[in-house]
Amino acid sequence: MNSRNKGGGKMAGDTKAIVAQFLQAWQRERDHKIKICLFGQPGAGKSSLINELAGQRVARVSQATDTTRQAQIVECPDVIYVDLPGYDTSAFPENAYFSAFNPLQYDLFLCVFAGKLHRADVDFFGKIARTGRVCLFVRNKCDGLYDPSCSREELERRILQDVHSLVGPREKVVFTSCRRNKPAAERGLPELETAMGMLLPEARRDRFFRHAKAYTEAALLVKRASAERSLKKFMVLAAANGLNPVIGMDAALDAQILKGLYRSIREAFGVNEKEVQPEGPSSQIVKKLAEGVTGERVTKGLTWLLRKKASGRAAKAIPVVGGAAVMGFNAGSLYFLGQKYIDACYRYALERLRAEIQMGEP
Ligand SMILES: Nc1nc2c(ncn2[C@@H]2O[C@H](COP(=O)(O)OP(=O)(O)OP(=O)(O)O)[C@@H](O)[C@H]2O)c(=O)[nH]1
Ligand SMILES: [Mg+2]
Repeated sequence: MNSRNKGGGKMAGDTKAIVAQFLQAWQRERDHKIKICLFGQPGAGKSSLINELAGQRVARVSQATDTTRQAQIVECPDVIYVDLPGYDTSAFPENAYFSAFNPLQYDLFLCVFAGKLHRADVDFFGKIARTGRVCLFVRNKCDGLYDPSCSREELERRILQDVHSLVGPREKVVFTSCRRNKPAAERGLPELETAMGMLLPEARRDRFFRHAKAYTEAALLVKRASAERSLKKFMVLAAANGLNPVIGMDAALDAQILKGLYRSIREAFGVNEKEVQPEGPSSQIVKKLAEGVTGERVTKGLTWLLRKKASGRAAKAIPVVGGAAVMGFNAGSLYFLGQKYIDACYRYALERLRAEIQMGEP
């Protein structure tokens, strides 16, 4: 083989293979989602809670006469919710579906109840607890929790006592409402998300907070920190797959990588491509890259842009590999662009959250 003649082509081919390998590794990472299972009586609000957690209508909510009969699987970018059909006591536990149920595939269970905890809930919890899985008890429909003769705190204390007498004193209970007559922050949703995150194995916690809709500014900051850690993971994965230090060989491949990175950042903040578009001359180029424009011009433009940045105040932000003169679309610039996009998405999400809090919710 004449390596002199084929050198250039072979190198480009290698880069392609490295990029493909990296994208596969990133996809595998993304495929490994958190699995959360919700169970409870028909109409307790399992599907409604999934919608609150995801921050959008992803699960079908039942009308009074129509309850879910099949398990609903709701797949989000970081989390898969399995919304079990509400069971009634008569059919349970004889129901073959529930006796064949294997809890081991789930990271977390939510037992959703609206009145009292039923015998069937306790039985199903027993089945889960025996396998060592963790379950959070969610007392939903708290908007209806009212008794003129006693305070809300006292009512909650009684519910807690009742649950503990049935399933043991160590189980955690949170109080929620899905009725959108008040801001989510006053309906127990931030508390629910925090409790869920804390019950997940540490390695999965970050991912959960990245997914869960932020209802408070504090939650948005947690999201931002998590998106930054995720960007670092992306970089580590890139390095492990041989993408470091310099890509810059094929703008189409660069664009694929950048596009994947941008999408995952947007997903973390629950924004879409139209809402947070990169702006300004730098981002015009980034945008072209992200859109998959091919050709030398784009990579050259980016090189110019980064070189210009490197001589300005932003220089510190770019860990230049090999000096500005040879700087192409390298891992450092990828990191820099990722940070910039996290910033933009965070600022947008913060403004939107403030507006939501002010206006009440849709
Ligand atoms: N007032 C009030 N209504 C709620 C609340 N949560 C859910 N609902 C309503 O209760 C009904 C049932 O809600 P779903 O979320 O479908 O309940 P589910 O547990 O998924 O029901 P199945 O799938 O049939 O088992 C719907 O009409 C919801 O709008 C709540 O916190 N307060
Ligand atoms: Mg349902």
